[in-house]
Amino acid sequence: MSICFAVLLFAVSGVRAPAEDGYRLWMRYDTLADANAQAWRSSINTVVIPGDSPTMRAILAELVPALSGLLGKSIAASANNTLADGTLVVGTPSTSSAIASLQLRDALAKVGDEGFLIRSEKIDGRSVTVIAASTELGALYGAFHFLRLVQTQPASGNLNISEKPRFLFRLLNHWDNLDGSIERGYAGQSLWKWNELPGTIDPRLTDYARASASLGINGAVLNNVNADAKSLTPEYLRKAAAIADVFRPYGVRVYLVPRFSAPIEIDGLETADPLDPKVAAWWKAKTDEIYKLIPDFGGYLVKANSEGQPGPMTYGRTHADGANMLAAAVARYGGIVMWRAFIYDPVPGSDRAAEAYNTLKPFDGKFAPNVILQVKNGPVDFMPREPFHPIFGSMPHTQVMPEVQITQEYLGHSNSIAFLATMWREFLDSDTYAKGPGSTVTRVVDGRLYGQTLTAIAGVANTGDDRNWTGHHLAQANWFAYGRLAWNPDMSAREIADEWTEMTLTHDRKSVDEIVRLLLESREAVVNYEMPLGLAHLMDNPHYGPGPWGYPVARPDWSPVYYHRAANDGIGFDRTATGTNAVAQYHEPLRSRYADLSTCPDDMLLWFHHVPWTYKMRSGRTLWDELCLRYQRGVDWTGDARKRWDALAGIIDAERHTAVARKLVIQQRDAKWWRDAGLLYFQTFSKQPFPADVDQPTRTLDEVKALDDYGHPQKAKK
Ligand code: BDP
Repeated sequence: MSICFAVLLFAVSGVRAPAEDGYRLWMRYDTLADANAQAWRSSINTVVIPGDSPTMRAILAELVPALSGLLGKSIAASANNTLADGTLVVGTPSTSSAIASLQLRDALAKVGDEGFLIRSEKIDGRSVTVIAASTELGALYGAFHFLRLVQTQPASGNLNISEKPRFLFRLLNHWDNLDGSIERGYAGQSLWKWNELPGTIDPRLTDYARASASLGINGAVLNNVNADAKSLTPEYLRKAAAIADVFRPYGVRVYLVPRFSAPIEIDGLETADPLDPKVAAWWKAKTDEIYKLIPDFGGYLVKANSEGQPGPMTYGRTHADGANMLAAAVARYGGIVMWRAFIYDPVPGSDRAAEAYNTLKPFDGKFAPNVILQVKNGPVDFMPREPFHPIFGSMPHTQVMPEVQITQEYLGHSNSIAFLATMWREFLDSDTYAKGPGSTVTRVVDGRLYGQTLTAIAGVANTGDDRNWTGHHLAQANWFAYGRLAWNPDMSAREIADEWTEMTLTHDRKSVDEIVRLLLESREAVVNYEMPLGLAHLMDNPHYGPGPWGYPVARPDWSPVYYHRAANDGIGFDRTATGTNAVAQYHEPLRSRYADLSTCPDDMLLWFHHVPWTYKMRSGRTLWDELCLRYQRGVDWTGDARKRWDALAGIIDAERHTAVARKLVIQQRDAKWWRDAGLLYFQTFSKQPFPADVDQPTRTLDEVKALDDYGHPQKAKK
């Protein structure tokens, strides 16, 4: 079609095709075209959404255009309770007489405050679809779920769905600074636009809240864990309140990170000692001030005595002292404190992977009832692969919640495809053996194992003000996956990838299958070309490219050489009894499985063991050959992925297809960079040749070392 003709067509029809810039995320609502769509089309004619609250209005504002778009016909909306065949009724027993007439009390009680029912019903002889909940927020979640069904499932005149979230608190953590920058953000500047608030409210905030609510995310921590005390000043609290006002109809509550020394920095107190009554009183007053402005404020997230942040230990007190003092301030309002377990000290000879457990385990049972310990999925940081953090399953009298990282700090930033649902699945399914087999991380954190009442999960957001929100179009899938798992931690990675692809990219079945395959393979590919076989922390300073040779850092435990321990006799970190014995933090039989070289899974090998280069792996290859092969496998995947993506041209709109294709070129280049860096450097110790099926690097180690932070040649560095 010529461009002129296309322009004419839009002019005549009066419809402008939306730009395919990724802004619409998985909430596209373009008309569905297949036979299944026809069936949905004939089952919905009108929507009845009684009630006039901000949340009910948000439901109406979502459903009417969404269904009109998806079904390709005009969907009428009405607030009165008149029903006809093909009516979709949305609400609660108190907003809708039709819903009240269905006597759903017991079923609604089962799905709780945030759950919902979606049912095909006959009311007064009319065939209707009902989205019912006890609360308006539940109805909103039901509405989004219904839209997902229309886009991904066969039409059914026999719907009988009941859903409720597994975790009470499903949060995004935004590492956003007040100057607009985002720590470890790779998709532009902060969405919050602090400097414009509260006077100017970016309409994009509403779209952020919609996207989050569409997944059931119900909280956002607005500021960086490395907090600026200024975020608690009256000026910034008013800005946070303006954000909270936009989020409220969508059920997204705001939380803040308080800097522990804020009483000193804001109001000149002499100390921030949590046991000093003046300090506790300051926090109570500050908390009162916050709740006055934000009545549904969620609470605090705290990074204390970690990486230079102040905390209770600065004043000779414990983590429990600090957490409980803040907990008392918010408890009066039903708020919570999420106290981060990301704690480690530069003690000579210590093992960073063991430190949080050692520091915090003695305080098991000592935290207030509204404190939740927020624990990263792995014991070091958000590496491409780590074993699960040993705190999960080891503090039975403490409420714990996982923190996962959606932003790809260590997995290629926004240049690489790394679908993280597979990583989170692996983590959630890990068996801690805390109470025997089947004591998975999921069961620890969803309250089933120890009956913890405040259940929660946090994801470090990958959003920014880039037009497509996440920098890489396919990285949107990680925001989506996080939200879906926060709602239902049993979902398979495949199911999630399938939903996201259908809603976001294409409904063409063959292409969906191909994209899902690419997504599902992608994280393992990154592990292979970055840090295979249990290696970790091999990156250079901006946490993007490889730097296994190490670089000048303030602390040994920030340097790759501390982690890989490559030497002439082998490679890997001995965490068994002959080394740091961090493996003892795991329950049996896992402890022995990891500790014994012959039973330790290949994927965790160099995490727990220092292994000779010539060690015979299960594959029959030597460790060196296996390492080379893994790197090569990762690189090969990027080449293969490019071809497979290219073959999708014409199926996916040109704008997004081209953008992703370009990113894949970078990803392939980076994969080769990682391989060359890793293998050429480790070869200086292994002194072994590259096996025949591994490409010989075409550059020297010195040439690789001379590349700049993003893999480009530069004159002199390092
Ligand atoms: C590391 C990041 C750093 C964060 C820290 C944290 O490199 O920017 O501040 O984690 O989680 O992964 O506190």
